[in-house]
Amino acid sequence: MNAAGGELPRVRADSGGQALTTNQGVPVADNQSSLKAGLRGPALLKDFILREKITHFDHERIPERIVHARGSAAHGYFECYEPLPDLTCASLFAEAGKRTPVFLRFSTVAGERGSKDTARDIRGFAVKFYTDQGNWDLVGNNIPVFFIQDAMKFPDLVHAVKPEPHHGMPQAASAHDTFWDFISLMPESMHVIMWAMSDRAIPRSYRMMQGFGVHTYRFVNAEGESKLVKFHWNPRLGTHSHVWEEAVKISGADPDYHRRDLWEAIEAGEYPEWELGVQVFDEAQADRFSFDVLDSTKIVPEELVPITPIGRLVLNRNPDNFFAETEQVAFCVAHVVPGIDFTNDPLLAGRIHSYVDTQISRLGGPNFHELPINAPLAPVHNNQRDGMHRQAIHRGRVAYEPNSLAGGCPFQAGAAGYAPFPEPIAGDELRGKPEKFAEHYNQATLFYESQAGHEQQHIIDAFSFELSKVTVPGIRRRMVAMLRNVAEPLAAAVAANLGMPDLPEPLPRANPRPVKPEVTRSEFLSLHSRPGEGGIRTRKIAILVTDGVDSAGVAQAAQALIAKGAVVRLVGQHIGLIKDHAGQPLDVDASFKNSPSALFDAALVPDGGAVDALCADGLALEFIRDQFRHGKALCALGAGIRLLEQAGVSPDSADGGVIVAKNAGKTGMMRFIEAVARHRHPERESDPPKV
Ligand code: HDE
Repeated sequence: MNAAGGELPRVRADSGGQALTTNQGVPVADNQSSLKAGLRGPALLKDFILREKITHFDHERIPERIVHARGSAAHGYFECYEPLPDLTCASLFAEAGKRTPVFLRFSTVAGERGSKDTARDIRGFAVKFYTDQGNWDLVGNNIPVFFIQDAMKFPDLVHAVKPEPHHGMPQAASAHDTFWDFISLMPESMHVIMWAMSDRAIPRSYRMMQGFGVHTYRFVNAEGESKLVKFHWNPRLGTHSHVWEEAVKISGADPDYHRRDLWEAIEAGEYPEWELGVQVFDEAQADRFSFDVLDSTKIVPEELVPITPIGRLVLNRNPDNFFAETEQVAFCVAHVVPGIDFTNDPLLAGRIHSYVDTQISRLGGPNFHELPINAPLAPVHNNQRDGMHRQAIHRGRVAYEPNSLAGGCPFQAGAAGYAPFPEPIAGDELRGKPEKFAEHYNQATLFYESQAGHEQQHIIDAFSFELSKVTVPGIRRRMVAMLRNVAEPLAAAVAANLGMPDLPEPLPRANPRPVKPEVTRSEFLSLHSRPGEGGIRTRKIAILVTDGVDSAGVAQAAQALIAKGAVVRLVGQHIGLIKDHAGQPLDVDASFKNSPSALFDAALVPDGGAVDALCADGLALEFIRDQFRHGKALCALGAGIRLLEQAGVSPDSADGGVIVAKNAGKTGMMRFIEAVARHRHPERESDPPKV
């Protein structure tokens, strides 16, 4: 789409109705056999058709991204709610209802291009806005803070988390020595580590996670006045996550889980949507905060500066070609438009350099902006010329400015051009950090204290798992010593899980003087603060079936769920046809073997004598047990309750997530739908419940 809602310019290569050709357009008669001297003779060097085909194939791969290699993306639009002339002159915020095309790529950070989607990791949330003033890339993450305060440390961080260089393990995992060795020596990472060990790092779907610009940016209005801003994306479907065991099982059952989830939702017309909001504040306010807004390891709590919604983003079209679009898209923090500017965040400074630089080796030269997915909709006129893979054919002899031979064109835009905010700068050249950067623990504690009971338990479990994979005891001890500065109960629980009876002394703090935080508990930091709209829309629900099933009850239940937007799948002992109670054929979508429980948000067991066969099937029992253990809603109709009992699931479960009804009538189904809409029933995880 262009700014007016049309299509992005794309080079199309549709081959419908066309004969096969070489890259030179020469028709190919035979695409099966190479040219040989005799049927059993040697292949001939002059076979340019074979050589062109193989040579091109040999060069099909490009280097993967050095981080965020694994990703999935979609097209859509951003729609502005109201004009924001007081805040910014950026044209995408100039009119109510104005739509700007976007391309949004989600990613994991550490894993390689072919790695699993459900690794414990931060997710990238990179948005390219094709505005009428040029491209703006807001390259963010699903977690609002980062590991390090200064770009200088980025290569160290990435070397520490990537597979260890001697044996190339582990893939897409932070649970190894080098990562925790580095972190245990970097107290500034403690805040983001709390997020990374929380359920935020195992989202249920890209469609159900927040996005953050992370750094403090600037809005600049037409008068040249500036305000500081933090960008927030909030998903319409709310924030929801997996539990760890589920994420692990999904890695095996469907490593493409998030890619498939995004693709299928868009194909089904269930367009994912986020609201863009900003926290706006000025320098005087920022100076009074107990933390520095130039420090990307800190949030600005919403209690201090609330979020103002300014627009919405809708993803409504899947890419036509993964390589041409998702792989070749080149996001760049330096891509800003008039009205948006940087601050002096020292992490941001390194990023402004890094993103263009990395594309030069990844995409093979300086002309990657000409690839269709990267090309702005705003026209490009300048005197940059040539370079590898140049697409544009410039006319004329003038490639310099000033000139008279081309009438002085292209000329400088002057006041209409991008003008940086004239921030006064004074200071000596030096390497070092501002004073407030030295406080490392307050917001880590804030995050931990703001979680629900089961969310805290998940953080304890995640630390315990990750550190249990660390082979060097000294690293484990340093981490526990650091955790003591975050929350003593957390440190004690992790130490106990690591079999560490004597707690190490808390790690000495970089800043020994206590800094009083403004906020010590924030409801916004728990995933539960944003349950979202939409009830059970796009939730995947399994109906367990086998020969003899009551198909009328199945149809009635399925209709009730589909009417609320759920995706229903019949799951049985095999795919294909079974016979219902009346001997009629019923088509089964999935089997317990090809689609285990972890792939579904909820399950329903229908009525009928067929339940006995399921009760004798180990995989069916495991399906029910996993649904229960992972906190998901379960519904048993009539005799279906026998399967729950056989699996050891108590229908009296106090959490309201196990529904028993006589049939698929309205009352029972409404209760089930409500239970699925709660997403998860974590009360089951502790006894007594402490949610
Ligand atoms: Fe990145 N980052 N990053 N990063 N980053 C890249 O750029 C870098 C940082 C983020 O879907 C690379 O094109 C430095 C913070 C996303 O294509 C590279 C520093 C945040 C993506 C790079 C950071 C991010 C990247 C690798 C510290 C959240 C994927 C390939 C100074 C606000 C974009 C590429 C996509 C990708 C450098 C820190 C988010 C090497 C030097 C903080 C979402 O240029």
